[in-house]
Amino acid sequence: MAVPPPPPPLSARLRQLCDDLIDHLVPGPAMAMAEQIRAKLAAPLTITVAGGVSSGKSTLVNALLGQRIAAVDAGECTRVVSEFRYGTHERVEVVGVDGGVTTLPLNRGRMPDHLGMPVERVRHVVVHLSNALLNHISVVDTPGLNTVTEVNEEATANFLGVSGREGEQTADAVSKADALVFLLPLLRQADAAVLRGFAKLFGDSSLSAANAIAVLSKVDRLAKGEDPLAAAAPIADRIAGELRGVVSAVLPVVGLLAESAEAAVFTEADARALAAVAAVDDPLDREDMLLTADDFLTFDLLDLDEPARRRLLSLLDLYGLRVAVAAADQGAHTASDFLRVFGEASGFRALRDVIVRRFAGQSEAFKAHAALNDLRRASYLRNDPDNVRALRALRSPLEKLEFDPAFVRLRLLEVAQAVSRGDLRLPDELMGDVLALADAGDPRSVVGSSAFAGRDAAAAGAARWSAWGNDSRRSPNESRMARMVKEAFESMWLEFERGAR
Ligand SMILES: Nc1nc2c(ncn2[C@@H]2O[C@H](COP(=O)(O)OP(=O)(O)OP(=O)(O)O)[C@@H](O)[C@H]2O)c(=O)[nH]1
Ligand SMILES: [Mg+2]
Repeated sequence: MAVPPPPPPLSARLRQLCDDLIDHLVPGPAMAMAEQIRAKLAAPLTITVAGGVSSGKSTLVNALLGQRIAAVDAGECTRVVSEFRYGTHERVEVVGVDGGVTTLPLNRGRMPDHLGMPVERVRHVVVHLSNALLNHISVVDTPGLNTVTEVNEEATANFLGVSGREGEQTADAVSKADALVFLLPLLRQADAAVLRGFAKLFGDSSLSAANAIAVLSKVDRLAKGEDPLAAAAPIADRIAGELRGVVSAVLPVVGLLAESAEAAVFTEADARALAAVAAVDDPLDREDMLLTADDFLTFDLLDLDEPARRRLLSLLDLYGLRVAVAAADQGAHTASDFLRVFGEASGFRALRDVIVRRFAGQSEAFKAHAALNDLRRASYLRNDPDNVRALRALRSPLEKLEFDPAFVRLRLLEVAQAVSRGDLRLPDELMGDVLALADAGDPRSVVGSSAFAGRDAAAAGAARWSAWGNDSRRSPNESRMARMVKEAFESMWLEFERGAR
């Protein structure tokens, strides 16, 4: 008997839907939107790094890419959205607000200092790099939010597709972030406004706890004298509690050390300079030397010229210098010895793991979910009268797709999204289910691996959601969401049943 071919992956089916739609459209905003949705499905997962001004976004992007390419500190490039994409022919494309594109070369492997047009006229910049990571994902660096200049804020919000300007559902509003890494400024106290603003950012995008994490950045500035990752852990936990349902994790990171460890900037000459710093071996002298940046630059007993001192400070800052000196005491000697230590002390591995393994690993589901969202929004587009019929005709095949069993994972993402926006309030236990299910690449891992335990846990999950969803106090929307999760548990139960036979 012939084995039926496996169903095409989710994104292929959505691409087909886009193609069919485009066939029935006349040129206009709807067609532009459909083409953009289709193009996005074919492109690698876009991971966007956003957050406050000078929160360390570009530094972290460089650590992720393993090269110091994103502009750090001042300069034109920090004021525009920069997308890093794979390309063998390395170049920078400056896309103007008028749609025109100018191509510039990289400046010795770095971003050019000038973009060739006033920053106000730049919509965004696309940097093509032959960088292996970009085979799987694109990384977007954004200008700081809550900024001095509202223009930046709007540029970033528009790019994320979260501007919230209702009614203007043109191609531009198609959300572009498939996953979000949001850098939070250092918060000793809960800053309710920042946190609320953060959740609001999600707006129309398809972001949820499944594909968004927060980073507590520059934590070395937080702790004086202790391990900043340990000092930041309780703060990160508290913020994670406050952002429960909005992001899946809050990770403390020393981005500067991560960049120095990853981005091929630290040399053997830097290692030798560190040996000179460690040669100051009296504990009190050391303490004086590393008290402030000025102390380090002017400390008499240190046999190192000023440019070398400035360079070490810019690579490591004071905490990094303390880590380096301690490592040298333990025998670290070569650049690679130090880099290993910086990598450890940066806390970056956990973050990279989420981005590269979890986000990129769920690329298919995230993209399909974003496309479903965008298509659903397109089906309600009102500013294109010539295409209204074709758009309305999209709703029925969309609905069919949504209830296809292959889309269980996407429906869970939908529930996670409703939770993150505050549209769905759940009792604790059910909230735990949603977060665990949204977090797991394979939902079955949530109910356990042994068939027996798994089957029982899946049955209990289905019963829990059924009871909640059928309560007469539920709104129609709550019941609909409850049904989605119940069905997810039921399909897991069924798989365990089949496996047990
Ligand atoms: N001490 C310390 N400094 C950092 C860290 N991360 C970044 N910096 C420094 O903070 C400054 C700003 O870093 P950027 O990476 O440019 O921050 P950004 O968020 O991209 O800034 P804008 O794009 O201008 O909003 C730079 O001088 C970095 O070297 C960190 O983890 N620790
Ligand atoms: Mg920046």
